[in-house]
Amino acid sequence: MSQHIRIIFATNNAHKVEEIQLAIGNTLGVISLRQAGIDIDIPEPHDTLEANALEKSSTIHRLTGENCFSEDTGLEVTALNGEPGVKSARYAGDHGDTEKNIEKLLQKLAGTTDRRAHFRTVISLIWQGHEHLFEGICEGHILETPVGSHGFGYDPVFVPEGDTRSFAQLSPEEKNRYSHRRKAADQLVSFLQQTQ
Ligand code: ITT
Repeated sequence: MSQHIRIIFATNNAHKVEEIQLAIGNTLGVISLRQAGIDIDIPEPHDTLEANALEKSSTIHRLTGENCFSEDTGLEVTALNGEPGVKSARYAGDHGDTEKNIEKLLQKLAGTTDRRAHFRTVISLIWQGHEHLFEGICEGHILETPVGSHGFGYDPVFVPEGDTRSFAQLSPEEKNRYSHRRKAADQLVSFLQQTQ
C-alpha cells in the first residue's frame, strides 16, 4: 500500500491518535484533527457506537471533502447489561471526568462476582464518499481497585483476557497486542490495502 495515502482521523483524543498510529505503523499517513487545523467538538448524540462514529466521520467529511475515519469506543460490562457502553466518556456526568467514571463503575459493581467486560471499538471510514464499518473487541474483566499509570480512560481497572495486569500496567506495545482499537485498525488497514 502506498505510504502516501493521507487520511484524517476525526478525533480530539490524543491517546487514540497515538494508539492508532502505533497499530498501523507507516502504512498510512494519519492526520489528526489538530494537524488538519480543525478545532471542533463533534457531538455524539446517538445511542449506538456505530451511529456516533458515523456522526464524527461524516461531519469531518462534509467539512473537508477528504477521506477520513473516526472511531467510537465503549466499555461494555456484562453484569451492568452493557453499561457504560456508548456513555463511557460521560458515565458520571457531561464533563467526562475519568476518575469519577471509574468510581461510579466500581460502585455499581461493588459486591458483584461477575466482573466480565469488554471494550468495543467501531471505526467508521468514509472512503471515496462511502461509509465502511470495522469492529474490534477485547474481552477481559474489571478489577476491584484501579492499578497502573499508562493509557487512559478505564485502563486502570480493565485486565485483558490472557494477561494478569491492567491495561494501565502495560506498555503501549503490550496494550496494542490485545486491544480492541488495534483489532479494528487492522481491518481498516486490510481494507485500504485491498483498494490499492
Ligand atoms: P473522540 O470522540 O474525540 O474520538 P472521546 O474521548 O470522546 O474522543 P469516545 O467518545 O470514544 O472518545 O469515548 C469513549 C470513552 O471510553 C473515553 O473517553 C474513555 O474514557 C473510554 N475509552 C475508550 N477507549 C479506551 C481504551 O482503550 N482504554 C480505556 N478507556 C477507553
